[in-house]
Amino acid sequence: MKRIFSGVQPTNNIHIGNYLGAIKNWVELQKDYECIFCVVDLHAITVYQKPETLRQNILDIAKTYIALGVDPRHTIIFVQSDVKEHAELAWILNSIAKIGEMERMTQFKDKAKQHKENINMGLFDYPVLMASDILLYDTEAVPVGEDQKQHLELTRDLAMRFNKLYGDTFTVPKPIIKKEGARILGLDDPDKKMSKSSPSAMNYVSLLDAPEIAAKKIMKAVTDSGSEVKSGKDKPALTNLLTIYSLMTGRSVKEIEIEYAGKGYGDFKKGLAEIVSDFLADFQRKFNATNDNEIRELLSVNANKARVLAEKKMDQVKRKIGLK
Ligand code: AQP
Repeated sequence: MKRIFSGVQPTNNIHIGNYLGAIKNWVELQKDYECIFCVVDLHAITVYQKPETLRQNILDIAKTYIALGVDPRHTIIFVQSDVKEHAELAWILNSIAKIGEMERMTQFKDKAKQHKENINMGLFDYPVLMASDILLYDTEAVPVGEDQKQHLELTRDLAMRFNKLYGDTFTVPKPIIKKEGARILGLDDPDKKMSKSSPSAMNYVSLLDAPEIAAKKIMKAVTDSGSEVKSGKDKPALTNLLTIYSLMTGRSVKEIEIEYAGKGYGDFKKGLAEIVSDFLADFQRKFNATNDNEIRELLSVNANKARVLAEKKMDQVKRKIGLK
């Protein structure tokens, strides 16, 4: 069975963009792939996190995976920092990653602008650590949102470069980026992607937002000029809201446009607000039914499983480069 790997940073609570762009696809793919889903906490600390908040966020992200339908009986769900080989391989890959290619990473440029007071080496090196996460497990495919495409390309380049220098070692992974939902935009700013660390909470709907708060955020979402509920290049805000509606209900955008023909933005937003709040209420029931201690236990067992795979790969890597 082919293997997939993906992860989410415990920087805050997961939002509907993370869900629709990434985790929803994981749930669908788990039937056909052997899955490894990680809570990438070493990535999260490239931006300062309060230790006690980070500790809880790590658990909450794992609980979120399960409440969204990731089946822990068939999937390895674990925490990145529990397997030290991620950082170890990152150091080795650093020796073949070029400064020039790293400087081209748009996420680094964006985050550097956002965190001017703390442009640290970890932020710069983030894509190499991500390459390590993926390459350690002979991953064949990586389901992610559009924003991670460039990092995936770097991962492929590093794998091929290493294989060329030292002989066949890494599987070269392919991205799985769905056309719909790959880039859910901010509710308050449809020029940018929805982001967990946006300075305004009106940017995103977190999966742990109270359903009535989420409904308010949808009602206040920025819209385009005009009044017709239609998608299109000239209507980025409406296209975004229609995409969310469509992915949440499984109905096509066309069908939804027909349903709201002749009605205004207000009616449409009300409909979407109801759909999103029902989804959140259902998700939160499942999330709250998961016990923190059971999750700790599961993460510890799964870290052992991941470690076995990672140690084997690191041993191979060290032999290839002459460290063993
Ligand atoms: N707006 C989005 N639309 C679709 N997919 C998205 N993803 C992120 N934002 C969107 C996908 O979600 C997965 C997990 O993302 P991450 O935690 O690694 O961090 P990120 O990509 O940097 O996402 P955020 O929400 O913007 O977090 P912060 O603000 O902490 O950086 C990935 O597969 C990503 O593609």
